[in-house]
Amino acid sequence: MTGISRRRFLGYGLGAAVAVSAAGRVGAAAASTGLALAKFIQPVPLPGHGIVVATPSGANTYSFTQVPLARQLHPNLPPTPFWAYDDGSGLAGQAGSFGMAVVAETGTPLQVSFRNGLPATYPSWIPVDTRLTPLENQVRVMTHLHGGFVAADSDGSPAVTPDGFGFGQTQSVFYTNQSPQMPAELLWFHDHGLGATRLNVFAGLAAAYIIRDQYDTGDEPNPIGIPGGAHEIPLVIQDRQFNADGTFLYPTSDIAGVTWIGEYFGDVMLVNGKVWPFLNVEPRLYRFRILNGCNARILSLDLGGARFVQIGAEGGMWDRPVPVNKLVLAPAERADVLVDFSGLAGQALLLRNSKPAPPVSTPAPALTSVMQIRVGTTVTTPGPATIPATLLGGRAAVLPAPAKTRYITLNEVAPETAGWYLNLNGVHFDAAATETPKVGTVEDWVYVNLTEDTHPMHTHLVTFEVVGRTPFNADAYQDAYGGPNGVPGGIDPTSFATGPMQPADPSERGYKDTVKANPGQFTTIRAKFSLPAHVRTPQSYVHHCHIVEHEDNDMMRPFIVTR
Ligand SMILES: [Cu+2]
Repeated sequence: MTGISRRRFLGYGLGAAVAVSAAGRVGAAAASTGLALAKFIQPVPLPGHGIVVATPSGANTYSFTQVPLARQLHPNLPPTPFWAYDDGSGLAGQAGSFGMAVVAETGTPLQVSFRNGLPATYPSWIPVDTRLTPLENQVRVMTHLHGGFVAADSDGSPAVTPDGFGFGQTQSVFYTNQSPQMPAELLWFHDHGLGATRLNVFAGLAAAYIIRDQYDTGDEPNPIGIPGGAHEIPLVIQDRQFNADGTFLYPTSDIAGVTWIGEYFGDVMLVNGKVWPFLNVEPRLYRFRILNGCNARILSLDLGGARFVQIGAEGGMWDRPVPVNKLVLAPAERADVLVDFSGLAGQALLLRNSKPAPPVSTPAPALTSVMQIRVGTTVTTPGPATIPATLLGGRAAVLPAPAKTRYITLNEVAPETAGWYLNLNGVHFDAAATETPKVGTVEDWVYVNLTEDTHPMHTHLVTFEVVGRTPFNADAYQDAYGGPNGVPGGIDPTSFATGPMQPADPSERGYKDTVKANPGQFTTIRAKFSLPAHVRTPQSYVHHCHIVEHEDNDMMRPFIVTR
């Protein structure tokens, strides 16, 4: 057997201390000040109040510059330096480390540019691993619209532009916002620099991209009958560590010759870029647009006394609402939820995070508190009295049977050594593309997880239907087919199944762009590989694990849409 998994290497049941060491957080606990920060003493930034709603630079045109910025993220911390997308406003209206939102309309394309106005080389608080980057410690950025249906040269794809964009250079992109692939939904754009995505996102390069349509107008009232205006609230959740001087802390490895760590886990939670904030609500119905913006942490969220009713996920709104007790969101997953506070006047609720239940598996140390929600006693505008039984303009994910099925293995090689890396199909990112779907065809992709952890797999270009997850004997499959870099791609694991396929979770009702591939299972997704209007084959994209540490080293592969 090859590709000994991290947990097998370390032994089972050794608890949180091992998990921390596995993530390479050496010395981090001693250096971090986060645990001493008082909770719930500052308000969460909201659009127009600490989150900048981007101003266009022309008709359907936005011109951003990536810039260094600093803000106080907690009253007891000095200002924290970070990186941000400046829409030309100078970002005076940005309160925290997450502070930008673009509002787009489905059917109306946008021309967007990103000029690199960052330092030429990485500052000391961002520990680059020059084994993984194309140009050593040069800052190379590239913006990816996560969930965008765009041409390859507008995708921010390391398969197209592996060197990214250096100081003074501009990335120009065309975001189609084409229907039905880009309906009303919450996307986000974030950095995708090759070998440095984890660092550039950690440094702050992430922003919201909200698409509206004739039904999901964002106003109240709206044709769907859901909350809008000030009662629709984006919540971007990110964990971080801090140094006493206010800088973000990103630990380095204790392995000789290695800087990269297996996962970054914070001990402080930021919501919309502020440490452990609070939110005042009225005792009525609200809509929350939640994004897990963490590097590696899988969230399992609950609200104590209040229940979530989920109405959508990554690929837009569903045809009907689904009650959900816990929102289990891996990095890059989104949830569109309604919460009724009408029976909770005067109460203070805790948005709480807990360890995700099996089969989801993660080495993350506990981080329980997310934010406080304070329910007032008066309602100024009542809003919708009930949650609609059907959601106008929404859809469930339904695709015809696939023309082809591909098997993609997830491997972890030589953990806790200088040669530690992760891969797909037993090969590095720069090997020739093996996934080459024909344009316009439907394919099933089966992610065969041979590691001990959950990996959130993200496909560029397409959103997909989660078909189901099948339990299987990973050890036997690995014993039969494993090589020095894990099991190669393309090998059907069906004969190693130990039970029937389990259907997608009710919270996976609609189209998604990120799916939890759990250990002990193979996960089947189904997508139609269309291209935007007037875009010709071939077009190169990537698919990868959205634990950004894994993506950087080297759990990412190109795919090519062919004719
Ligand atoms: Cu991963």
